[in-house]
Amino acid sequence: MVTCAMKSTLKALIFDVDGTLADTEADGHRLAFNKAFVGFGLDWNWDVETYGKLLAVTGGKERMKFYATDFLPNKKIPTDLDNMIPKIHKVKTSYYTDLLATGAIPLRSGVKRLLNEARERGYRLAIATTTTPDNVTALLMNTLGKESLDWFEVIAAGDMVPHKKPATDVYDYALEKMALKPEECIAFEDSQNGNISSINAGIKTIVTPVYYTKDHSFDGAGIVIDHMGEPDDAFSVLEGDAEGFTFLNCAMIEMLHSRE
Ligand code: XBP
Ligand code: MG
Repeated sequence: MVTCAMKSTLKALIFDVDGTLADTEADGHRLAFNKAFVGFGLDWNWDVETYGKLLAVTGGKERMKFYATDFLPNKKIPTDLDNMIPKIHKVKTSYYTDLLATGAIPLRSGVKRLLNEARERGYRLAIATTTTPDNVTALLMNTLGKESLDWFEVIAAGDMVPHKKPATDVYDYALEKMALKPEECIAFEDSQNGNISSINAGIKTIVTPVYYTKDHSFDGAGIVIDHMGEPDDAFSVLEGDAEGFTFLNCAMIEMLHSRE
């Protein structure tokens, strides 16, 4: 019998952060924004539902501007808002990283196992996120330890690129820094904007939505599963075919990557 094994050209795994590595929005970023608003004398308070709508815009500074222009009655927009936003955002970042230091936000199921397996198998790792670099550092340090910062060859984040997701900039940047072609990588995302960004950058994408993103559409994704899972914590397939796999490991990633 002749077997025909397709050689995978997969070289690197590129991870989104918020929603993908950890469910950071409702009990992390949102709380930090609200705490920062108080210190600036703003009566803004983003409840869970409102914040879900605000997530249509990626990036915390951009999200504040979106709220002010689209959610507040005109007369209530602070006159010096454009000057205030970077200041509020800086304070918000410090509240958020303080919160992460308490261990309040764990990694999602399967993330740590998959990162370790990928490293053992020699895959190159990168991050592509709209969040602020300090937030990535804080999440990695407080969940995986300081040494994990060195696991990622590139941490592409926040304002390092001109346009945030759904633009492709952050993925283009990561690919350029690694000198890799999109087809040599696979991306991990949780949201519609993230999936659009990675897919339009030409990268096959695995989507693991969270509460806020579960009703998004994920056109073009390689597969959509409710979480990465563990041997004793199977995922549910939301879109696509897992071909018998029950948790996301390197063998499943290679299968998805080599699929037409
Ligand atoms: C995540 C974001 C981030 C965070 C806030 O999107 O939009 O902006 O909500 O982070 P994605 P900052 O997971 O698609 O990258 O406040 O630091 O911008
Ligand atoms: Mg995300």
